Amino acid sequence: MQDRLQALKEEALLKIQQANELKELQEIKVSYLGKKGPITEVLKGMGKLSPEERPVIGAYANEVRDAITAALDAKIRQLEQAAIEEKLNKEAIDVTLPGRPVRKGNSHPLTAVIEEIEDLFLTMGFTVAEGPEVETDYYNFEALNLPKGHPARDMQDSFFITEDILLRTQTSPVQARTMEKHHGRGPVKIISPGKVYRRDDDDATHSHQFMQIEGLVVDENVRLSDLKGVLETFAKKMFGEDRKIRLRPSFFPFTEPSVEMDISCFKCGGKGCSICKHTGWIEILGAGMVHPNVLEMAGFDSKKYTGFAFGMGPERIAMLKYGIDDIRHFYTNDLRFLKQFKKA
Ligand code: 2U9
Repeated sequence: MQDRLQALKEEALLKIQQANELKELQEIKVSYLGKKGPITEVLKGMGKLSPEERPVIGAYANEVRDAITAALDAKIRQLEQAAIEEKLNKEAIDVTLPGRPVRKGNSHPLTAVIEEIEDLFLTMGFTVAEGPEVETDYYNFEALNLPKGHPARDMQDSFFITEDILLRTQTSPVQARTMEKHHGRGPVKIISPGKVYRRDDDDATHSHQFMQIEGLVVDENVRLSDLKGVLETFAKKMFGEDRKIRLRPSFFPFTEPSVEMDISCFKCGGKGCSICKHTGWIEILGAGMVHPNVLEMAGFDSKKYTGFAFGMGPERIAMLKYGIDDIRHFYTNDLRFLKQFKKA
């Protein structure tokens, strides 16, 4: 019986050594150490042994059982460890490998220009005001000194939704609404960026939807020179400290006097080139002193308060800044175009 046990032990230990799967070990355990296992069989035969032999065989049988159990546990740990290492190797990340490039997006060129302009005016103490794109005829026209039937209305072909509701043609209604909220008390110092709509056929320089940034300052004793100072600061910060500006007389129904601001060409420095159409100057925006009618309609005493306003088209500024020749690029979401504006 001792030999039998010895043989079982070696046989079991060999199988354990050769096993590669935990499942096999489980089977070996059951088959050797299980109730129906050979060792149990041997022990069942203990009855036939002499009283002297019984404890010897009994002890030896336990020793064999323990040896097999120990070998099983060791092999199980070994296989589990191997499985962990294999898993680690399989999942091991070679940190020296270059990472998969995470393509970083970039701001849309228009967003970048609008944020740059906003930041400039925020540093000059302006706050950003926004308002509805679907506007009433009153705030889009009448409050801006464009009464019903005024010819200048047709200058801006509008998307009317009803007799009295339209898609705003400029962001000026935001300023008119903001002034009303001040109940005739200054100061008002805002810029209003946003989408505007004009019933235009899209071409390289016109779009039925485009952006605008307008600005307004209303307070006591606001003068044209204040407007010039603010526009000069804006021009130098946006287009370079060595920029010169010039104001040319113009006309807008909602400002009197009205001007257009040109900057010295940042391509040729004023000598004349294709960018400035050989004039040396590039028109950037329109502006003027707020028309007294507009102040009064918004509840401000035009004898006590004066103001200035300006308006610019961010697309135009972005096209000048980046040398873009077609306004439609801004809206067609062509990644080949948009990817060019990745910040360095
Ligand atoms: C109020 C009073 C006055 C806003 C102004 C302009 C001049 C101007 C153009 C810029 C580019 C329109 O999109 S564009 O073609 N705008 O030149 N805008 S003054 O004047 C206001 C606005 C609101 C209450």
